[in-house]
Amino acid sequence: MRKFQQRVFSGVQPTGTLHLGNYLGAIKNFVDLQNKFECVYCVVDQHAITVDQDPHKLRSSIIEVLASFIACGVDYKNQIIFQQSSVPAHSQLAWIFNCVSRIGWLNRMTQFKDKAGKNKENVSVGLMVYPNLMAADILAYQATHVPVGDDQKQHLELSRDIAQKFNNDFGVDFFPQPEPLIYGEATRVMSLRDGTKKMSKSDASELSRVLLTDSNDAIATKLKKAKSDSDLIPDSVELLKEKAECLNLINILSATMNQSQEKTLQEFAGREYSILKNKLAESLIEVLGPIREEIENLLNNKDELNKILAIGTEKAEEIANPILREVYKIVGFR
Ligand code: AQP
Repeated sequence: MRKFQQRVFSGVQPTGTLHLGNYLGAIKNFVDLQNKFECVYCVVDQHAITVDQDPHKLRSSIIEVLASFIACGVDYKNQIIFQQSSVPAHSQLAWIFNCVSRIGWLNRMTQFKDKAGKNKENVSVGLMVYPNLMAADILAYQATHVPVGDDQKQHLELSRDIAQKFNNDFGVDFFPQPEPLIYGEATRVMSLRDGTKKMSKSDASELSRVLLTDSNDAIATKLKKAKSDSDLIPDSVELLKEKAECLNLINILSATMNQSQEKTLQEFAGREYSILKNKLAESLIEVLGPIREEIENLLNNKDELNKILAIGTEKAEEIANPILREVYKIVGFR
């Protein structure tokens, strides 16, 4: 296999205000990786419309996600941040991948099954082919590494299958096998109200998630109301197997403090969950407070944010367009 230039790609959907799961599972790692790799980070608005969106809210969410990237520390000057729909290469390559990917592969995607639920015949075709567009997002940059939360692992595997099938079908060594980068102590942050469900923008309960824009009081209230247990905190992860909400709080605190689960359990074993929740609220306020303030500052200057997106689009197209031209030649379009 050919040696590809190492490059990171990842995206976030502008489907609402970003939450702690998006931060700990993805954006915090985006920031760490930019010291080691060339990084391309994208506001994936085309993915967002696979379910109904209000155009007015979508427009403001796109700018808010961009502001959140920057406020969390994504280096827009040296890396690339842009909006997916402004680079047509994503949808052009996605069409080719629609013809490479197999319906049987898409039928196995658990996120589609979860989101479609009993309504499978009535959801958009876009929701089903979402993973093909995700493969195009990554492979339009021949990206080698993809930082994501654990929920995206299966989609990443599908991207690898598509890359491999394209190479085999056309007898080329053109696309890399992108590696998922799923790491940290909170790769799947769960709802604060139900530890069996992931923290999500679309959860009906506001109390289920901490937002990057929450006030200090809101963070404290959400943590106080988070589900836990009347038993004392145990000293091993094994004893938390049946207590998803408690394990979630331990994981969030560990990730926020950049320490292992074991270290957190050592510190809190034998104490009540209310003490852990207080500490967690304090740590989250320390980490998220400055991010919230920076998001507010950035949103006061939307012209500047629009300029950042325009520069990002140009830089993204410089990489993606020549790759797409090669793909067109390979498939026989010219
Ligand atoms: N709960 C989570 N824990 C860890 N990582 C998470 N991510 C999302 N939720 C969690 C990661 O964040 C990145 C961006 O996700 P996304 O917004 O593009 O899509 P999503 O996974 O569908 O997020 P939501 O919040 O659940 O959105 P809705 O409700 O709109 O579907 C990804 O890397 C994801 O893994």
